[in-house]
Amino acid sequence: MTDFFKGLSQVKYEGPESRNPLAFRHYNKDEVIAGKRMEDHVRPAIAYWHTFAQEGGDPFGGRTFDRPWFDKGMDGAKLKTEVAFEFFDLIDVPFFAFHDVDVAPEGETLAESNKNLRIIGDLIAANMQKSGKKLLWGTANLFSNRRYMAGAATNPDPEVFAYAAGQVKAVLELTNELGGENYVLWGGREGYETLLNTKIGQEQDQMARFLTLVIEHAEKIGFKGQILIEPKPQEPSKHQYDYDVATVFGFLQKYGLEKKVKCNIEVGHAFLAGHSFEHELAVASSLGMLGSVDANRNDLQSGWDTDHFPNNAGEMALAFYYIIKQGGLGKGGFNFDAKVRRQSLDPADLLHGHILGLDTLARGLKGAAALIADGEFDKLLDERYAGWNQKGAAAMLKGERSLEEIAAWVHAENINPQPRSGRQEYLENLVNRFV
Ligand code: XLS
Ligand code: NI
Ligand code: NI
Repeated sequence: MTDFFKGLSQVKYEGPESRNPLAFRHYNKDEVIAGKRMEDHVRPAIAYWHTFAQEGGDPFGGRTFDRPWFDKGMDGAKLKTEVAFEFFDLIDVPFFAFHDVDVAPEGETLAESNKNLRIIGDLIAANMQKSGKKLLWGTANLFSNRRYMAGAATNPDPEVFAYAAGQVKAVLELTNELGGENYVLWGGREGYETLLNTKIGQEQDQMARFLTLVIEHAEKIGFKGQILIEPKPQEPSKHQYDYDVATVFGFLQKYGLEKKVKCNIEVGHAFLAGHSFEHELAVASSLGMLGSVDANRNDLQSGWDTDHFPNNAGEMALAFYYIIKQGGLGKGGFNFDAKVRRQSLDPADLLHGHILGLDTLARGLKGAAALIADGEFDKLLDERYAGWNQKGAAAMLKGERSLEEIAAWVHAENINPQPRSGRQEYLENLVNRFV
């Protein structure tokens, strides 16, 4: 045991009336909602980077957090691992997620970095064994080091592409050995700063090649997890090729990879792309691309990916609507990818942030389950499209009628459609009853 969290004990569910700030009021992992334990719906994961590696810096100032593992190399990384597993137990969450550089320091060469990763990987494996905690996903950080300033897979320099490939190979293999359920590719710098130095077509070919290599290697080593792309429109790049779910799908389709990859959708990224979170989920679900979620939201005044913990139960209810409707997230889950603010210095603040996140998700889940159980919402939606079940309409949709035949049908039956209310406010009231 380390003494980082001394004086703190495991967070328990105490119900909505509890005044204990270190208790869950809504998240009750064993409570059965819509036929499944809450924890199995949510499959929550702690983001190693924001919870343990984040220093509290912002563009105008550096580190505010005082963590005993900072600047301590491999000894620090070992301590951080122990503290991380203590935290997973305190907050009582089954999963975690990491980038290579969150868990182990980078070396001077790829070989040195891989050696560090291997040592800490073994320590993580031992802790997983002891605690029963699981890896939701692993990923390689291909954006912080200056070698990646012009992209990793999309870099004009093939040596950078190769280095990134070497890095991903090691992290994918470790993810596989740790039984990771997903492998994520977020291309923070796979885009451009200025079009003046950028060949978009060339860069997209490179990105597709890189992804294909990852998929092939995953198959070769017997990785059973899902490969996920995390869309984001910008930041740190001015423009990122994985702009949003629809863009990612178009890209995958062009290169014939749409059956091999799903999306990891982040609340704040959806907003940066000019969408709502539920829009991205609805699009992904309709394309069979909804794999997993990063639950962090933005401060909507700031215009950036500020990685706040979720606090909007209404937004999460609409998200869970699509998730429950598609039968759950499968191998995916809810990674928080959220950080406490730079003034939130205390170890207990990490618990407060995650309690907020889990309670918000629980309220959203319960709201969505109640909305679905009530049935009126789905019934109204089905009724709105019911005309398409009729014989002539169904034939039209299936492509069994030509434009000429459809026109002749309108004339023969004297078809003259009458507009009907879209009932938006009625529906908003209906949702309000459950959320
Ligand atoms: C950054 C991304 C990042 C990914 C993992 O905006 O959200 O944290 O989730 O590389
Ligand atoms: Ni993310
Ligand atoms: Ni993000």
